[in-house]
Amino acid sequence: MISSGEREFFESEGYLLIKGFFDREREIAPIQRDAYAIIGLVAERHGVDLARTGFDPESFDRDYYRLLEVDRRFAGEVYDLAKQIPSFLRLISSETSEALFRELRGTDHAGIGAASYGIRIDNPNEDKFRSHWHQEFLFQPQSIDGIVFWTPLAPVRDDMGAVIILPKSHKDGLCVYSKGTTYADKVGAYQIGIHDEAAVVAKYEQVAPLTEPGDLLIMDFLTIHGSGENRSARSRWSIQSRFFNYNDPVGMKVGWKSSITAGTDVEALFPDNFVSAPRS
Ligand SMILES: O=C(O)CCC(=O)C(=O)O
Ligand SMILES: [Fe+2]
Repeated sequence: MISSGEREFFESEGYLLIKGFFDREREIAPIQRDAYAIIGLVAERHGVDLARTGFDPESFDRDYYRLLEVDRRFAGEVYDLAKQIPSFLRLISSETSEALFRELRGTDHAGIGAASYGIRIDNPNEDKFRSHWHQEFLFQPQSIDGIVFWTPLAPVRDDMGAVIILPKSHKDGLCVYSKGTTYADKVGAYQIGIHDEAAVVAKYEQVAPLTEPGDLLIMDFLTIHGSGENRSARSRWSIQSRFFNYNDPVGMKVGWKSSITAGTDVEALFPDNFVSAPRS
Protein backbone atom coordinates (compact mmCIF):
# COMPACT_ATOMS: atom_id res chain seq x y z
CA MET A 1 0.00 0.00 0.00
CA ILE A 2 2.85 2.33 0.85
CA SER A 3 6.55 1.92 0.15
CA SER A 4 8.97 0.74 2.81
CA GLY A 5 10.51 4.26 2.71
CA GLU A 6 7.14 5.82 3.50
CA ARG A 7 6.60 3.38 6.31
CA GLU A 8 10.00 4.17 7.80
CA PHE A 9 9.24 7.88 7.48
CA PHE A 10 5.94 7.41 9.36
CA GLU A 11 7.65 5.44 12.09
CA SER A 12 10.49 7.90 12.57
CA GLU A 13 8.61 11.20 12.04
CA GLY A 14 5.21 10.30 13.49
CA TYR A 15 3.28 11.46 10.42
CA LEU A 16 3.07 10.84 6.67
CA LEU A 17 1.42 12.62 3.75
CA ILE A 18 0.15 10.23 1.07
CA LYS A 19 -0.71 12.13 -2.12
CA GLY A 20 -3.82 10.97 -3.99
CA PHE A 21 -4.74 8.22 -1.53
CA PHE A 22 -8.48 8.65 -2.12
CA ASP A 23 -10.19 8.72 -5.51
CA ARG A 24 -11.47 12.26 -6.00
CA GLU A 25 -14.26 11.28 -8.35
CA ARG A 26 -15.50 8.19 -6.55
CA GLU A 27 -14.75 8.91 -2.88
CA ILE A 28 -14.49 12.68 -2.43
CA ALA A 29 -16.94 14.22 -4.94
CA PRO A 30 -20.04 12.46 -3.48
CA ILE A 31 -19.30 14.06 -0.09
CA GLN A 32 -18.82 17.48 -1.70
CA ARG A 33 -22.06 17.01 -3.65
CA ASP A 34 -24.04 16.26 -0.49
CA ALA A 35 -22.39 19.18 1.33
CA TYR A 36 -23.44 21.44 -1.55
CA ALA A 37 -27.02 20.15 -1.27
CA ILE A 38 -27.10 20.54 2.53
CA ILE A 39 -25.97 24.18 2.21
CA GLY A 40 -28.90 24.77 -0.16
CA LEU A 41 -31.38 23.00 2.10
CA VAL A 42 -30.28 24.84 5.25
CA ALA A 43 -30.62 28.12 3.31
CA GLU A 44 -34.12 27.11 2.17
CA ARG A 45 -35.11 26.19 5.73
CA HIS A 46 -34.16 29.68 6.90
CA GLY A 47 -35.45 31.57 3.89
CA VAL A 48 -31.97 32.69 2.78
CA ASP A 49 -31.82 33.41 -0.93
CA LEU A 50 -28.93 31.83 -2.79
CA ALA A 51 -28.07 32.23 -6.46
CA ARG A 52 -27.49 28.53 -7.03
CA THR A 53 -25.54 27.69 -10.17
CA GLY A 54 -25.18 23.93 -9.75
CA PHE A 55 -22.66 21.63 -8.10
CA ASP A 56 -19.00 22.01 -8.98
CA PRO A 57 -16.47 20.01 -6.91
CA GLU A 58 -13.99 22.90 -7.04
CA SER A 59 -16.44 25.26 -5.36
CA PHE A 60 -18.96 23.03 -3.58
CA ASP A 61 -18.79 25.41 -0.59
CA ARG A 62 -19.45 28.59 -2.60
CA ASP A 63 -22.86 29.34 -1.07
CA TYR A 64 -21.83 28.42 2.48
CA TYR A 65 -20.28 31.89 2.97
CA ARG A 66 -23.65 33.53 2.44
CA LEU A 67 -25.05 31.45 5.34
CA LEU A 68 -22.05 32.34 7.50
CA GLU A 69 -22.63 36.00 6.77
CA VAL A 70 -26.39 35.93 7.45
CA ASP A 71 -26.23 33.94 10.71
CA ARG A 72 -23.33 31.94 12.18
CA ARG A 73 -25.85 29.40 13.55
CA PHE A 74 -26.94 28.47 10.03
CA ALA A 75 -23.32 27.59 9.26
CA GLY A 76 -23.34 25.53 12.47
CA GLU A 77 -26.26 23.50 11.14
CA VAL A 78 -24.24 22.65 8.03
CA TYR A 79 -21.38 21.55 10.30
CA ASP A 80 -23.61 19.18 12.29
CA LEU A 81 -25.33 17.77 9.20
CA ALA A 82 -22.15 17.17 7.18
CA LYS A 83 -21.09 14.38 9.56
CA GLN A 84 -24.23 12.47 8.59
CA ILE A 85 -23.41 12.15 4.90
CA PRO A 86 -23.31 8.43 3.98
CA SER A 87 -20.40 8.78 1.54
CA PHE A 88 -18.40 10.42 4.37
CA LEU A 89 -19.10 7.42 6.61
CA ARG A 90 -18.08 5.14 3.73
CA LEU A 91 -14.84 7.03 3.21
CA ILE A 92 -13.75 6.87 6.85
CA SER A 93 -14.44 3.16 7.01
CA SER A 94 -13.16 2.36 3.51
CA GLU A 95 -11.39 -0.95 3.01
CA THR A 96 -8.23 0.78 1.82
CA SER A 97 -8.02 2.96 4.94
CA GLU A 98 -8.59 0.00 7.23
CA ALA A 99 -6.01 -2.04 5.30
CA LEU A 100 -3.47 0.77 5.63
CA PHE A 101 -4.00 0.91 9.39
CA ARG A 102 -3.75 -2.86 9.74
CA GLU A 103 -0.56 -2.92 7.72
CA LEU A 104 1.06 -0.09 9.69
CA ARG A 105 0.15 -1.56 13.06
CA GLY A 106 0.48 -5.24 12.23
CA THR A 107 -3.00 -6.01 13.48
CA ASP A 108 -6.03 -7.74 12.08
CA HIS A 109 -8.48 -6.02 14.43
CA ALA A 110 -8.98 -2.34 13.70
CA GLY A 111 -11.64 -0.21 15.37
CA ILE A 112 -13.20 3.22 14.91
CA GLY A 113 -13.97 4.79 18.28
CA ALA A 114 -17.36 6.28 19.13
CA ALA A 115 -17.39 10.04 18.39
CA SER A 116 -13.87 9.81 16.98
CA TYR A 117 -14.62 11.18 13.52
CA GLY A 118 -16.05 14.26 11.90
CA ILE A 119 -15.83 17.00 9.33
CA ARG A 120 -14.20 20.24 10.45
CA ILE A 121 -15.10 23.55 8.87
CA ASP A 122 -12.48 25.99 10.12
CA ASN A 123 -13.88 29.39 9.19
CA PRO A 124 -11.62 32.32 8.31
CA ASN A 125 -10.36 34.21 11.35
CA GLU A 126 -12.42 32.13 13.76
CA ASP A 127 -10.04 31.01 16.47
CA LYS A 128 -12.51 29.75 19.06
CA PHE A 129 -12.62 26.18 17.72
CA ARG A 130 -8.98 25.81 16.80
CA SER A 131 -7.36 22.79 18.45
CA HIS A 132 -4.34 23.80 20.50
CA TRP A 133 -1.33 21.49 20.86
CA HIS A 134 -2.36 17.95 21.77
CA GLN A 135 -1.76 14.26 21.26
CA GLU A 136 -4.73 12.26 20.05
CA PHE A 137 -4.41 9.44 22.55
CA LEU A 138 -5.26 11.60 25.56
CA PHE A 139 -8.55 12.65 23.95
CA GLN A 140 -9.29 9.37 22.19
CA PRO A 141 -8.07 6.72 24.65
CA GLN A 142 -8.77 3.72 22.43
CA SER A 143 -5.29 2.36 21.75
CA ILE A 144 -1.92 4.02 22.15
CA ASP A 145 -0.93 2.93 18.63
CA GLY A 146 -4.00 4.56 17.04
CA ILE A 147 -3.60 6.66 13.91
CA VAL A 148 -5.37 9.88 12.88
CA PHE A 149 -6.54 9.98 9.25
CA TRP A 150 -6.90 13.57 8.04
CA THR A 151 -8.01 14.49 4.52
CA PRO A 152 -9.21 17.82 3.05
CA LEU A 153 -12.40 18.44 1.07
CA ALA A 154 -10.99 21.67 -0.39
CA PRO A 155 -7.35 22.50 -1.16
CA VAL A 156 -5.40 23.74 1.88
CA ARG A 157 -3.29 26.76 0.90
CA ASP A 158 -0.63 28.31 3.08
CA ASP A 159 -2.87 31.01 4.57
CA MET A 160 -5.60 28.52 5.50
CA GLY A 161 -4.08 27.23 8.73
CA ALA A 162 -2.93 23.74 7.79
CA VAL A 163 -2.52 21.35 10.74
CA ILE A 164 0.86 21.94 12.40
CA ILE A 165 2.77 18.79 13.31
CA LEU A 166 5.78 18.36 15.59
CA PRO A 167 7.83 15.62 13.90
CA LYS A 168 9.30 12.92 16.16
CA SER A 169 7.32 14.13 19.18
CA HIS A 170 5.60 10.73 19.31
CA LYS A 171 8.92 9.20 20.38
CA ASP A 172 8.73 10.97 23.76
CA GLY A 173 5.52 9.29 24.89
CA LEU A 174 2.36 10.68 26.41
CA CYS A 175 2.90 14.24 27.75
CA VAL A 176 1.85 15.57 31.11
CA TYR A 177 -1.28 17.72 30.85
CA SER A 178 -3.02 20.23 33.04
CA LYS A 179 -6.56 21.50 33.06
CA GLY A 180 -7.75 25.03 33.61
CA THR A 181 -4.32 26.69 33.41
CA THR A 182 -3.24 28.08 30.01
CA TYR A 183 -6.67 27.32 28.59
CA ALA A 184 -8.81 28.09 31.65
CA ASP A 185 -11.10 30.36 29.62
CA LYS A 186 -11.99 27.61 27.13
CA VAL A 187 -14.94 25.24 27.36
CA GLY A 188 -14.93 21.55 28.32
CA ALA A 189 -12.16 19.43 26.83
CA TYR A 190 -10.51 22.53 25.38
CA GLN A 191 -9.41 23.44 28.92
CA ILE A 192 -6.90 20.61 28.85
CA GLY A 193 -3.47 21.55 27.58
CA ILE A 194 0.08 20.20 27.64
CA HIS A 195 1.73 21.17 30.92
CA ASP A 196 4.51 23.68 30.31
CA GLU A 197 3.35 23.77 26.71
CA ALA A 198 5.76 26.39 25.35
CA ALA A 199 8.82 24.53 26.64
CA VAL A 200 7.58 21.19 25.30
CA VAL A 201 6.71 22.59 21.86
CA ALA A 202 10.07 24.41 21.59
CA LYS A 203 11.86 21.05 21.62
CA TYR A 204 10.64 20.14 18.14
CA GLU A 205 10.60 21.40 14.58
CA GLN A 206 7.21 22.28 13.07
CA VAL A 207 5.78 21.18 9.73
CA ALA A 208 2.40 22.06 8.20
CA PRO A 209 1.93 20.10 4.97
CA LEU A 210 -0.35 21.61 2.33
CA THR A 211 -2.89 19.17 0.94
CA GLU A 212 -5.35 18.69 -1.92
CA PRO A 213 -8.61 16.71 -1.94
CA GLY A 214 -7.67 13.05 -2.23
CA ASP A 215 -4.47 13.45 -0.18
CA LEU A 216 -4.28 11.67 3.15
CA LEU A 217 -2.30 12.88 6.13
CA ILE A 218 -1.78 10.31 8.87
CA MET A 219 -0.48 10.98 12.38
CA ASP A 220 0.57 8.68 15.21
CA PHE A 221 -1.71 8.96 18.27
CA LEU A 222 1.27 10.34 20.25
CA THR A 223 2.39 12.97 17.72
CA ILE A 224 1.86 16.51 19.04
CA HIS A 225 -0.15 18.65 16.60
CA GLY A 226 -2.57 21.56 16.50
CA SER A 227 -4.65 23.73 14.16
CA GLY A 228 -3.01 26.53 12.23
CA GLU A 229 -4.70 29.92 11.80
CA ASN A 230 -6.99 30.38 8.83
CA ARG A 231 -6.35 33.91 7.54
CA SER A 232 -7.77 33.26 4.06
CA ALA A 233 -11.26 34.00 2.75
CA ARG A 234 -12.22 30.31 2.44
CA SER A 235 -13.10 27.88 5.21
CA ARG A 236 -10.79 24.92 5.68
CA TRP A 237 -13.02 21.85 5.11
CA SER A 238 -11.46 18.59 6.28
CA ILE A 239 -12.30 15.07 7.37
CA GLN A 240 -10.87 13.52 10.54
CA SER A 241 -11.14 9.90 11.44
CA ARG A 242 -9.16 7.60 13.65
CA PHE A 243 -8.43 3.91 13.76
CA PHE A 244 -7.38 2.03 16.86
CA ASN A 245 -6.01 -1.45 17.46
CA TYR A 246 -8.13 -3.78 19.59
CA ASN A 247 -5.02 -5.91 20.18
CA ASP A 248 -3.06 -3.11 21.85
CA PRO A 249 -2.32 -3.94 25.54
CA VAL A 250 -2.65 -0.28 26.60
CA GLY A 251 -6.04 -0.08 24.89
CA MET A 252 -7.09 -3.27 26.66
CA LYS A 253 -5.92 -1.92 30.01
CA VAL A 254 -7.94 1.30 29.70
CA GLY A 255 -10.86 -0.52 28.10
CA TRP A 256 -10.76 1.04 24.59
CA LYS A 257 -12.57 4.14 25.85
CA SER A 258 -14.48 6.46 23.57
CA SER A 259 -13.62 10.06 22.87
CA ILE A 260 -13.54 12.66 25.63
CA THR A 261 -16.42 14.34 23.79
CA ALA A 262 -18.48 11.18 24.39
CA GLY A 263 -17.93 11.54 28.15
CA THR A 264 -14.70 9.70 28.99
CA ASP A 265 -13.08 11.17 32.12
CA VAL A 266 -9.47 11.29 30.95
CA GLU A 267 -8.13 12.77 34.20
CA ALA A 268 -9.41 9.74 36.07
CA LEU A 269 -8.08 7.42 33.38
CA PHE A 270 -4.56 8.91 33.28
CA PRO A 271 -3.87 10.24 36.81
CA ASP A 272 -0.09 10.06 36.24
CA ASN A 273 -0.34 12.35 33.21
CA PHE A 274 -2.09 15.22 34.95
CA VAL A 275 -0.75 17.91 37.23
CA SER A 276 -3.38 19.87 39.07
CA ALA A 277 -3.94 23.53 38.38
CA PRO A 278 -2.45 25.90 40.96
CA ARG A 279 -5.10 27.24 43.34
CA SER A 280 -5.87 30.89 42.83
O1 LIG B 1 -7.76 20.05 11.55
C1 LIG B 1 -7.32 20.54 12.59
O2 LIG B 1 -7.16 21.74 12.73
C2 LIG B 1 -6.94 19.68 13.76
C3 LIG B 1 -7.07 18.25 13.44
C4 LIG B 1 -6.75 17.34 14.54
O3 LIG B 1 -6.33 17.67 15.61
C5 LIG B 1 -6.98 15.91 14.27
O4 LIG B 1 -7.43 15.57 13.17
O5 LIG B 1 -6.73 15.10 15.16
FE1 LIG C 1 -5.86 15.93 16.82
